[in-house]
Amino acid sequence: MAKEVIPRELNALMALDTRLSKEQLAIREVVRNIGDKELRPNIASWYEAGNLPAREIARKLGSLGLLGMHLEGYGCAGTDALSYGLACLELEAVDSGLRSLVSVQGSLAMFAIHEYGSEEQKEMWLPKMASGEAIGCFGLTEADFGSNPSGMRTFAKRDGSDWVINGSKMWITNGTVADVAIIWAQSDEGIRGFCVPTKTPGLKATLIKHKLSLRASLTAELVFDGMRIPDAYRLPGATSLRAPLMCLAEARFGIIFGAVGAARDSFESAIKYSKTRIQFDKPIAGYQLTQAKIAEMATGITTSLLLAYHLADLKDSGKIEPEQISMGKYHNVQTALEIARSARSILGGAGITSEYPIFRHMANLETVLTYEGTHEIHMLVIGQAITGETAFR
Ligand code: TGC
Ligand code: FAD
Repeated sequence: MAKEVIPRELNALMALDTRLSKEQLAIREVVRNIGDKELRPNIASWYEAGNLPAREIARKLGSLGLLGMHLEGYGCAGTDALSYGLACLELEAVDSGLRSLVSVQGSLAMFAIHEYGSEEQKEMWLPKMASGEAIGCFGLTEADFGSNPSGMRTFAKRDGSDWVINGSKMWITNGTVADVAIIWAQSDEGIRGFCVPTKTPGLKATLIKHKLSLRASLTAELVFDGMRIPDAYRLPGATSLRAPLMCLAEARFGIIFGAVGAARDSFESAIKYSKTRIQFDKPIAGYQLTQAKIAEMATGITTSLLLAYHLADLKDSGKIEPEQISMGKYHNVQTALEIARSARSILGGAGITSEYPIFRHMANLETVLTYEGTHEIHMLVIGQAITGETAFR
């Protein structure tokens, strides 16, 4: 009698869970639980409505210690990298938009303050952000400067002890719901970062509508029109483009795990369907072509997870390099997208409806392939590391 492997415990097939400590397994369980009980039942309707009760969800995730969980002090849980990755995986198994909420909050906005902020900024924002009482966003991309943030036009001009900022940012996750915005701007002194309460006069956030991907995520355009802020809002430790790129490295790490979650959920859904869907008098799971897809998907999920675990080890040892993170995102997001497409094909026509999560994951993964450095940019980072030649310009 063939052994039945439960898809969610696909880890069991290659004994991957033996790598996890009791604490890591417990954290995974907590996130799975909230995913299954409170998030998954609502996600299809949030997605269809193009909305997300971000504040409510942030408070819930904050109460479980999941916001900025890999940071130390200031109310943050201070977990290891693998625990953070597992949380991202379980959240993205529900929807990429939920992992995005957590990535932007913890790895972009909170990390920027934690790494580059003054003591006052850290004390003012981090505990509130860890609890989910305050939400953050991260404004790097501009309409004309996506892959190439070094060309940003948003400009911060010193005026006595203040700064006056003019310009705009595009595609900013959490932008309309944020209490604090991390804004990157050009200045006469080079690129600088600012930690700005969103109620500051001169800052306007507008929701971007009509997205066909990542619909359960609030994406905004931010406009700064003569926004005057004190020097106390400047992140004193951020003195070049390196600062925002370091934040991106943190968030990309979470995506490497998150993508596996979207793939696993698609896979799980396809397996269930294939066992009950009868064509030509037997379940489609019994046909070799379906099993070829299943074997390919299972192998893709397993190799992606192994890569993610290895990167978590490197991160915890403090030895991770940007090109290693690029390879992780490049591989795991592409693999997840292929898995979602293949899983969708197993459901036939039913796979295009919102009754099943697969098409939603597939549509989301198209955004994940593009944000946090496009697939092509990560190829170029890998190529640069191997050849020593820079091909971006
Ligand atoms: P370049 O001259 O290569 O680098 C400038 C300085 O930064 C350092 N650096 C990095 N540091 C840490 N991590 C990385 N990944 C780094 N990449 C570069 C570099 O060593 C240098 O330091 P220093 O001390 O010598 O000054 O910069 P470049 O202008 O040539 O650009 C390189 C490139 C193309 C790789 C970079 O611009 C890039 O990554 N572009 C993609 C932009 C991007 O990913 N944007 C994402 C916006 S945020 C977002 O999408 C959020 S989505 C929501 C969610 O996360 O869920
Ligand atoms: P472009 O940079 O114009 O790229 C278009 C195409 O050209 C891509 O295929 C790209 O790979 C290719 N290309 C560009 N340069 C090269 C090159 N040198 N060689 C070869 N090919 C190249 N940004 C933030 O700052 N904060 C956020 O919170 C945030 N959230 C987002 C949420 C969503 C839903 C989306 C869609 C985006 C978000 N972004 C955010 C922006 C995201 O990071 C950018 O979309 C991404 O960096 C790509 O920029 P772009 O869209 O301008 O594409």
